[in-house]
Amino acid sequence: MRTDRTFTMLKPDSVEKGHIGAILEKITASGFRIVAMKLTQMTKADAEEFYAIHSERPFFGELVEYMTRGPIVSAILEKANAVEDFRALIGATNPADAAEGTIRKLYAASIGENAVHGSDSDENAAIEGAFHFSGREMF
Ligand code: IDP
Ligand code: MG
Repeated sequence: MRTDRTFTMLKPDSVEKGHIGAILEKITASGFRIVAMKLTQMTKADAEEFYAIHSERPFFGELVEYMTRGPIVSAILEKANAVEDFRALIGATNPADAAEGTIRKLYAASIGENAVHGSDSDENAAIEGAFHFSGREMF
């Protein structure tokens, strides 16, 4: 399993607010190389599968509704220590707790609508990347 890649989504709120360019600039300026990327929209079934680990949580319905309401930018990013460094770059799940300068501090509205996704482990990065991209779409 490679340890130098992570998976991200710029969530529907980021796309709606016109923040794609600013967020991608911050990501690439922080040393991440984009090795896969597309604008796509998840179906309800896609979102339920992607977030299956949260299916028993009280916010699951709201999360699926949010993540399917419009297009997202999904991407695979490469950098040494990618998973950990990207989690640091995006900041805490709740933007109120996110450090200054992090993507969620800058662009997220709430714990639910929090602008970006970042994988939480190398194993999940590989699973999530493969969920969104075929081999021909990864470079
Ligand atoms: P993460 O995205 O920082 O890894 P997780 O706990 O894995 O956070 O939750 C996945 C996503 O579910 C969050 O990014 C957010 O969009 C949503 N979420 C998490 N906790 C809550 C909550 O308490 N209320 C509403 N939505 C939540
Ligand atoms: Mg998570």
